[in-house]
Amino acid sequence: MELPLRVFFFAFLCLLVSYSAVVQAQGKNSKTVVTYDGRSLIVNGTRKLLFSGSIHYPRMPPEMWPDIIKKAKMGGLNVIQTYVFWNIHEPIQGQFNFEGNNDLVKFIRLIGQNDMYVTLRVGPFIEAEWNHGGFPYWLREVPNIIFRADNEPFKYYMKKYVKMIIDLMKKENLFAPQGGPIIMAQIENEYNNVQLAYRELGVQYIQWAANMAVGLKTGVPWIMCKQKDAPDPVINTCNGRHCGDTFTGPNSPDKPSLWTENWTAQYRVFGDPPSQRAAEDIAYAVARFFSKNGTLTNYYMYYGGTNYGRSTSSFVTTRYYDEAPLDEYGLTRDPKWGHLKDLHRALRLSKKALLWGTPAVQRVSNDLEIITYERPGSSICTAFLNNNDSKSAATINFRGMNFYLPPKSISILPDCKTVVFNTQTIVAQHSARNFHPSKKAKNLKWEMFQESIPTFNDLPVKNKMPMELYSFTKDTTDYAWYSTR
Ligand SMILES: *[C@@H]1O[C@H](CO)[C@@H](O)[C@H](O)[C@H]1NC(C)=O
Ligand SMILES: *[C@@H]1O[C@H](CO)[C@@H](O)[C@H](O)[C@H]1NC(C)=O
Ligand SMILES: *[C@@H]1O[C@H](CO)[C@@H](O)[C@H](O)[C@H]1NC(C)=O
Ligand SMILES: CC(=O)N[C@H]1CO[C@H](CO)[C@@H](O)[C@@H]1O
Repeated sequence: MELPLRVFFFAFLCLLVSYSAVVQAQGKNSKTVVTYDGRSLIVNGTRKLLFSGSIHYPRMPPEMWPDIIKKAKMGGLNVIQTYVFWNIHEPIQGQFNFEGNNDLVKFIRLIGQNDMYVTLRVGPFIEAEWNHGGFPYWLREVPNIIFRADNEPFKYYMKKYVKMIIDLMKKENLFAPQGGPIIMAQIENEYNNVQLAYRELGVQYIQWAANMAVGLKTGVPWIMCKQKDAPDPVINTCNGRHCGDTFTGPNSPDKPSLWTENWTAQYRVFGDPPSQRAAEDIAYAVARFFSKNGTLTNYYMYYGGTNYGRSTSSFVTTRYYDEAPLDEYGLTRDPKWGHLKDLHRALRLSKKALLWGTPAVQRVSNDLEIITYERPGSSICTAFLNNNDSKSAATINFRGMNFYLPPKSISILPDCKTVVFNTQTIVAQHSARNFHPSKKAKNLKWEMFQESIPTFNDLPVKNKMPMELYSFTKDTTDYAWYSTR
């Protein structure tokens, strides 16, 4: 009797010592375990409803980060999603830049200090209407490279870069199990869009990318968006405008339904009118997704910001997703911002039923549907009343009461009795934005200057064949004087 007890006590002491060592190393931050099941992400043992917004650190000056993050939190978000932009961090091979606008670590810390989580989309191909999709120019010059394929040179550099980013995050204790805010990470990006063109090289590449990512042992789940066959344990997620109706679902019953890009508008290219996506339409799509087992949505973008210099991809305007809930200046765009905030509140009120209840679907007519989440033997119950007809309103009878539903709308009843939110009924305030010329801009004048056109003999580079502009300028400029003789 005595011996086992002593051993037990000793083991307990060891545990205590090692535990306090960990706590000391991490300061006041606490460890958080992140897993998932068929219903949601599970943070420290608890299922979660996650409301996420894309905000990209290099698309605004760092002075704006605190305000933007606070306004995202006030809007009811608990996650911020960002890409990691390889070509700003390693513009020249082996030379790294994590300063100023590029201070990824500071950005993530700041989100953590606001008690919010982070989804880190490492890519490394990120699209994002970003120059070269995030790839640094020098990668093109690697002999025999084939981007995003089962190709040794590409895999070598991709792994080296992804490992460098993950190691940096680990060193700074930024993953949730280390006490940091990162609860999810994404490898690759919308690869299904291009996969067929790669044939076998694509299939093998996705397997490799998943294994490589999982092998880095971040302690948080990995996701792949628009990748129907994301290999286990990587979660396949949906990008689109109406994932509640278009997503074919997780590719395994123990993975949750997550929506990584729900476009709040559309990015603009020069010459286009502003793209509008009504607050009512976004709210309908999100309510629909959550009524059909969804537990995470991400607004792409929640704040778009500014494309500085040559950082954007071809034709995309300097102003990025100005129509998002937070406009380019970081001002709330209402009623979009406020209406989504109200939606998040209604869904949060429904949390218990959504996360632990059992769903039931009742098709009332072609256009009317009732979805309930209920815990048998308790009063916990939430209902979504859906009118799918975009032309006429309807009245729906639910548990002895009549509910009026405007066209194309969903009402949320967190207690199965009271409508606290309808996607078409905007209670949030409206805002209008006016532009005034600033004092600084008052005396600005156009200036002209003349560049001397080099003669053939003065040209610094001469070639017998026409040269390709992009590799000739090595992506340092969009212009080159080109003379032929
Ligand atoms: C998660 O659980 C651990 C162990 O119970 C605890 O120390 C930690 O504070 C929790 N983390 C959070 C963020 O609540
Ligand atoms: C939601 O989950 C339930 C239970 O896991 C399942 O029966 C149902 O088919 C799911 N609904 C959708 C729309 O995926
Ligand atoms: C809603 O309408 C769309 C388009 O008319 C249709 O494809 C979809 O099946 C409908 N869904 C429900 C739940 O009525
Ligand atoms: C998958 C999906 O829904 N893609 C859509 C994204 O948005 C653009 C523009 O709104 C559509 O053209 C795509 O079909």
